This record gives sequence, C-alpha cells and structure tokens, in this order.
Amino acid sequence: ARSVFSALDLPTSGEPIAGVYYSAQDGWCGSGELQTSRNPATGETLGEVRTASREDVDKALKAARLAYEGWRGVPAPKRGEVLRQMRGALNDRIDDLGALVSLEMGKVLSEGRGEAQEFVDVMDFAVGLSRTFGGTVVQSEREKHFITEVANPLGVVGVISAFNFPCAVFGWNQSLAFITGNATIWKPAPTTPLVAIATTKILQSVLEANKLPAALSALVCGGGETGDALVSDKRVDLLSFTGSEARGRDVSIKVASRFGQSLLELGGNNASIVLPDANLPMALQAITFAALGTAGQRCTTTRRVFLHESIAPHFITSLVEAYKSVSPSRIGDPLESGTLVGPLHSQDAVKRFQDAVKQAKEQGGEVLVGGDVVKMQGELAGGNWVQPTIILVRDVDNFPIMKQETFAPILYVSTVGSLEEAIQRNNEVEQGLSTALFTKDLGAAMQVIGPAGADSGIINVNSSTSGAEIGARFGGNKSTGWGRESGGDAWKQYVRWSSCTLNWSDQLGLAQGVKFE
Ligand code: UN1
Repeated sequence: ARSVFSALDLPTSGEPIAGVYYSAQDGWCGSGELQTSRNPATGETLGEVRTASREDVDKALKAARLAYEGWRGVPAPKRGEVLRQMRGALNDRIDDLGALVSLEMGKVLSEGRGEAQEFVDVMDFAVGLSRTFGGTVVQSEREKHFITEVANPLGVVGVISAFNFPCAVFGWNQSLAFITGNATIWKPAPTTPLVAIATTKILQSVLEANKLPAALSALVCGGGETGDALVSDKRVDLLSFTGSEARGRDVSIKVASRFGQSLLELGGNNASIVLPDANLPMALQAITFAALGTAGQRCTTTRRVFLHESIAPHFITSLVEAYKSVSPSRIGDPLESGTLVGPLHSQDAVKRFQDAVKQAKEQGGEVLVGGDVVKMQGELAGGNWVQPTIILVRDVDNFPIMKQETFAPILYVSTVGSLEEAIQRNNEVEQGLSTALFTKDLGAAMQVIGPAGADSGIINVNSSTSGAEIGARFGGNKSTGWGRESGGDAWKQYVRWSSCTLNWSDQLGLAQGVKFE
C-alpha cells in the first residue's frame, strides 16, 4: 500500500487525507466529516479522508461555474490537446492507479489495471472527437436560408460514481464533458475516495501546467448528503449518476423537478443464453468470466443463464467443474497474480449475499456449488469473502429473487425450450442492461438483436455480457435508467442544442408557405 500511495502522491503520514479540491489557491481541503477507506481483502484501514461540507460544495460549484465560463470559449481541438496531455499523465501511472483500484475496490489486478486502461481508451476517443463533434446542416425549404444544429457547452456536469468502477465510469463522463467545454464536479463512492483523489491529482497536474482552473475537474468526496447537494442544485446542469435503482429513482425525480438533466446508470440483471449449436467451451469461458469477474460486482455481470434443454445437463456439469477449479484455489488477495476472484467490497455486501442465498433456497433453488461465506487465514481473515455460487432454478415463475440484482457472485441457471422462450425470460425483469447469446446460427443472432429480441442496451453474440469496449455507447434500458455513456454519440448529452436558421437574403421567408403581408 505504501509504495502505491507514494507513487500516486497520496500522503502516507497517517493523518487524514484531504478529499476536496477545486482551486489551486485553496489547495486540498475538506471541512466535512471523516470517511474511512478500507482494504476489502483484509479490513485494514487504508486512510481517513476529509470530506466536503455543504459550504465546500457551494464553493466548488461557484468555482466550477467560473471555470466553465472561461473553458467554453476555448476551441474544442485545444481542449482536446489538454485531454491528450491528461491521457499521457494517466497512462504513465496506469500500473499504480490500477493497483490502487485493486487495493481499495477489491477487484483483481488485471481488472484494476483494465479499468485505468478504460479511462485511457475513452480519453483517446474523446481527443479524436474534439476535432469532429458537431451538429448537422439541414436543407432549408426557403431560398438563401441556412439551417444548422449547434452544440454548445452545457455548463457544470456533476458525476456521482459507484464503488465498483471507481475510476473508469468517472473517466467516461470527464473525457466527454471536458472536450465539449464543461466543468465537472465529481462525488465518488464513499468507500473509494482514494482512487478519486489519486485520479484527480493526475488530472490537476495537467490543468496546472496549462494554467487552467482546477475547478474544471473539481472533487468533492462525501456521502449521500454531498451527493444530494449536487442533485438538488440548479447550478448542476447535467447529473450523471451510477448506483442502485432505488437511489437512481430518487435522483432522477429530484433532478427532473428542477428541470435539470440526468444520466442514469443503474442496476443490471444480465442474462446469457446458450443454444445447442453454440461453441460450448467458449460459452463456458465467457459465462464464467462474466459471472465471476469483479466477484460478480459489475453492472454487466451475468446473473441469469438460460440453457437450451438439450445441452443443459452437460453444460451445467462443466459450469460446476469450472467453478470448482476457481473456488477455493483461485480466491484470494486481488493483488496476488493468479487470483481470479477477490473479496466483496463490504461487509454489507456479504450480508446481502447470505440473504439472497437464503431466499433462493426458500424459493426452491438448488445450490449446485458455493452458497456460503469463506473463512480465510492470516491477513485475509478480516476480508469480505464469499463462495462463487451457482443456483439451479427449476421454476423461474415462482422464483422472485431472480428478478433482483444482488451484487455478488450468484448465478441462477435454468433451462428453456427455445430461443423465443429465452428472449421472453431475458426481458421479463425490470432491468435492461446486457444480454449475451451463444450460437452459430445467423438467424438466431439477428433475432436477438432485432425488434422482437432482447430489450437490453447491450446485446452480444458469442461474447460475454461484461467487458464492453469504450467505442460503442454503454448503458441500459428500463430500470437501468436509459442513460448512455462513453462511446458512440453519448457526447450529445453533454451539450445544449440550438437549431439555428440563418437568412442571408433580404426577404423575410416564412416556412410552410405562410403569408403575413
Ligand atoms: C459497470 O459495471 O458499472 O462492460 C461498468 C463492462 C465495463 C464497464 C462496466 N467496461 O463490464
């Protein structure tokens, strides 16, 4: 921990670490309560963080507004140039930042590093975009009239991020908001403040070198109240929220009631469907990764599997074998090479895991493997360990727990008689994030991505539900919140649009043939 801390310029004195930054003059500060960051693998305290008080948030918002007012006048390719430098600075620290993500969040090292890589990737994407984004020119029905759609910077973008992707999801928002001319104010999850502080320090070094205001990328560590301060404040033009459906509902109502805009990334209850003609070893590998990666704590984690009945018995045996090869031998310290499954992020998550397994049993589910907490030895004894779990569900219609997202490595497996039935099962939950279909049949692939197909925001054929690249829009439908972030045209949400008609004749032309003479 100490060496990662020093490499990322985090204080190692043991004194509380300041978790608020919005001005180079005021420096790192924070007059709110202390927040504790813990290593989920050991329970050890990594640091105490000074959070933002209401007054700090107010000052940060004022500073962000001012920063935006200067930044919006800077040509977008020049903004892109600053982001290119940030990309360089982040890439230089990619291993250390990845290690800190693993240390504080609990995901294994290659996934921690992958997350920092995802930030770098979206920065590359946004740098290119900074030279090309814009509206269209529309053909006018009137002579000597020119119609164009103009994208201007929006203002201040509030980003409330979750513990499971403490770095990349902020990156998706920051990169797009930055090149489109906005200031961001970031409220990270209360349990992952150190990743946020380290990331902000890297970005700030570039802002400072370019003599740009710190509040272009302000940080306000804090809990629900700090988040609420951003949610309810009119000075936040767009509020991007990642977290639970319950909290997301509250956020969207509050933001809508002040006519602000929100971008929601909420729960997932993702299904993988396996048809008889699939490449079964590949399907097995993809499902194992999607169910166990980040210990089942990705929004995109596969939680439900629908197997065609003709291959189900064989496939279930292989799946159970695969789990046994992971658990217990490959469960452990996320920083050790060879570990595939790290701890859950918190003690509360362990309780929710236990509760879900209990309910699943009561509802008739059969635990095929796992189902219990894990007692570790030595340093790891204080961590949040559970067994990767597969539950066989014979009667999906009378198994309500399967409709809930439990952020843990619990996989519900059941059988279907046809692709149509699998699609119907896929769609019968509230959430609509990610779906995977394993088949070699082109017709089945087209069916799942078509109008009568899966209703998810992400649909993959012969690829896992999790681990999306940054190039396409990321997000989900229905109770997942309809938000889209990262690639594609997600940038369009970070601008205000004006449809502009310019008449360069000396006659007033009225559309629709209207006369007013
Ligand atoms: C999340 O779980 O909140 O597709 C984001 C994935 C990652 C992003 C997940 N690229 O699994």
